[in-house]
Amino acid sequence: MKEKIVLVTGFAPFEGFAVNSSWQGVEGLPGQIGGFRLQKLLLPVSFRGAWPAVEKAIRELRPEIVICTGLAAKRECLSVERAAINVNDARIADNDGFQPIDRVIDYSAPNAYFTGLPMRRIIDRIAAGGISASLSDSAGTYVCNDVMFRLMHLIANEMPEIMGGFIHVPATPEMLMNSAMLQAGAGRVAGLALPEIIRGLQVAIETCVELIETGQWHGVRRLIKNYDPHWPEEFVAICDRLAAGLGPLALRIDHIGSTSVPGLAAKDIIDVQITVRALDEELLAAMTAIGFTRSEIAVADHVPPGQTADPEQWRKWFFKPPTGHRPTNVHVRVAGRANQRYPLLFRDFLRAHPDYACAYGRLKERLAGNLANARMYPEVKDPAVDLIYFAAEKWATETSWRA
Ligand code: PCA
Repeated sequence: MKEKIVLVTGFAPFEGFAVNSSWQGVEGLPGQIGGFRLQKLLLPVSFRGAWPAVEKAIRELRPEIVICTGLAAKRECLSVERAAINVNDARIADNDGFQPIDRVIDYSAPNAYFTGLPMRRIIDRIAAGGISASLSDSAGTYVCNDVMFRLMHLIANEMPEIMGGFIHVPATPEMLMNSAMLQAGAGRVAGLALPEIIRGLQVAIETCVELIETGQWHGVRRLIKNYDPHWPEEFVAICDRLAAGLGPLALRIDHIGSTSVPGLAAKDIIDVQITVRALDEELLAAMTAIGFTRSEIAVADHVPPGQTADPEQWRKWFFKPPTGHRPTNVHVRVAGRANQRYPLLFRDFLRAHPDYACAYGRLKERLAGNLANARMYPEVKDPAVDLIYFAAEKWATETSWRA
């Protein structure tokens, strides 16, 4: 089995400091946390040199977790960075004498990326240990932001299984004592003692390791997985439970959506359609009794162009399973309505046309890997599904298909 690795980086001194507390903090960490080995890497304060060093280490080591750290000398607490932005704008030249101003990092990339670290958990855990920690909404526009941006870009496009992000640490009191810049004027800061910086970083890594070791981490946006042959069995288990709970209220229970089409890459969420006579109180009570909760938000389906706009034809109830249950979407739709027929036809068409299924799977993978905002996923996917649906309708007429 491959050794599990946390890659943790810190920076060299810059801006007149003799040391950099980010690297001192990293150096002070143990060599092992949980089942993970820590690989420590010192980065130059260089726009041209820092990221290539991180990328090389990632490609060689294939770490599960990447945490980059840097110094934010004006801050008083450890701060987990929420986002990195697509710009280099250096207040001072880097250690190579390079000072980019208002320069876009990557024209093909989104304006910003969010962290892949469990930021709230990390902050709460560090704070619970009595060390000051906070969330930061800006990693700046200097070398640290550059490294974080490129890290999140690599993760988003190529390595969604990596948990990664950036943490800024304050200066130590010793560093500040020797810094004329930070002792002058009203902006005085006290800094944070090195043992606390080390302890805080250790807790941050422990938090990440724990999430992975307890199976609570599924990748930043590994939305789309290869077809899993166990999906049909998992559907059968869910179906049995629903059938037992609903009795004759369920006219039929179908496995729908991408996990129902053999060979198709899909989100690891089982979609189930329950066909009923009516969306009524009796049904709601029966679903509630078996632990499913209704969503107030998902109450209507996407209407394909040219189809009836009558809202009744697209109304549904949407249920989530009890907590701890495998991810499942339960759609309850009324027999004979347009939205009840749609997923059944869509499924049967894809099952009968592996070429369409393959192309559709690829589209979803690329979409999931390249969207800056995961919430846009259905917005882009729905029209693509319509294109397939129109072909499916034609096929249904030709073959006299029936659900
Ligand atoms: N802090 C700088 C770069 C190196 C470091 O330790 C930053 O915040 O960008």
